[in-house]
Amino acid sequence: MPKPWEKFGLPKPKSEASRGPLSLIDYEIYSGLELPVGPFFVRLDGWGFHSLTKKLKLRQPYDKKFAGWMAAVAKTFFVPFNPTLAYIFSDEINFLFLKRTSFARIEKIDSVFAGLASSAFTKMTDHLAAFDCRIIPIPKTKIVPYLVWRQAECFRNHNNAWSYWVLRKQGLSPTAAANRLSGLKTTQLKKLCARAGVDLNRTPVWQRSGILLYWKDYQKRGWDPIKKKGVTVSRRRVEIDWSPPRFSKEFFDKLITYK
Ligand SMILES: Nc1nc2c(ncn2[C@@H]2O[C@H](COP(=O)(O)OP(=O)(O)OP(=O)(O)O)[C@@H](O)[C@H]2O)c(=O)[nH]1
Ligand SMILES: [Mg+2]
Repeated sequence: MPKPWEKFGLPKPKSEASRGPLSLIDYEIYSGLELPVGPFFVRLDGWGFHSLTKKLKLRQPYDKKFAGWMAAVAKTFFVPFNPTLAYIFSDEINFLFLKRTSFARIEKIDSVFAGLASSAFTKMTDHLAAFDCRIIPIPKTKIVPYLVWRQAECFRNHNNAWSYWVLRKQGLSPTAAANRLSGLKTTQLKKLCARAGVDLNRTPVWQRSGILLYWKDYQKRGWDPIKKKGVTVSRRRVEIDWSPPRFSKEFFDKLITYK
């Protein structure tokens, strides 16, 4: 008889659950899935945030308070998990990891990341929130293209969000506004917004380009108690860049010391 995981062509379970005669560990068919060696992204996305942002009475189409919460959620991950960077727009957070660690089980990463983000957001807002989570193993050569892709999505999202808001302000229903926007190109959206006095080239940069978090070194004056003299020590902290440039290989190479 094939084992349940064998039937689905999945690897042998690696759950921490107990083994032995009573154990049904063979039915934990996804627990053996692990990250391959190499870089990967983890992407979190707010679940049902369209409704949640309404409940929180946030400013439309963008609210810096919300972006600040998203940045704070992302920052929570830097010490325990040490991502190389986090890129945020709207309700999504992308973490980049250059290397796999022993924390490699897909189920484990997905659930712990979603859980930590959800509880961090819930604690800040006092509203129940959930994030979904996925893992994207990626070759080194596709790291920058991945970021370029998400940043392009941020820009597309920005143009649509502002255009939708303009049409709603003009009295269109949600469906009518969505229908009006369907198939419109960037230049058309820019004109539509310009007629209502919204210049899509002059919105805050974080709305158009997203928010970037990364480790940055800084020098700190300290005291060496043995030598009894002042010393300069190198420390690192998480930097939040609210106006990141367009992602490119040059920018990325400067941002990280690639290992
Ligand atoms: N008011 C306001 N809403 C925002 C802001 N940023 C994101 N949102 C909302 O968050 C939604 C995110 O889009 P989606 O992820 O597609 O929508 P969702 O409801 O989370 O749907 P699922 O992810 O499929 O569960 C947007 O449609 C907006 O309604 C903001 O700054 N202000
Ligand atoms: Mg969402």
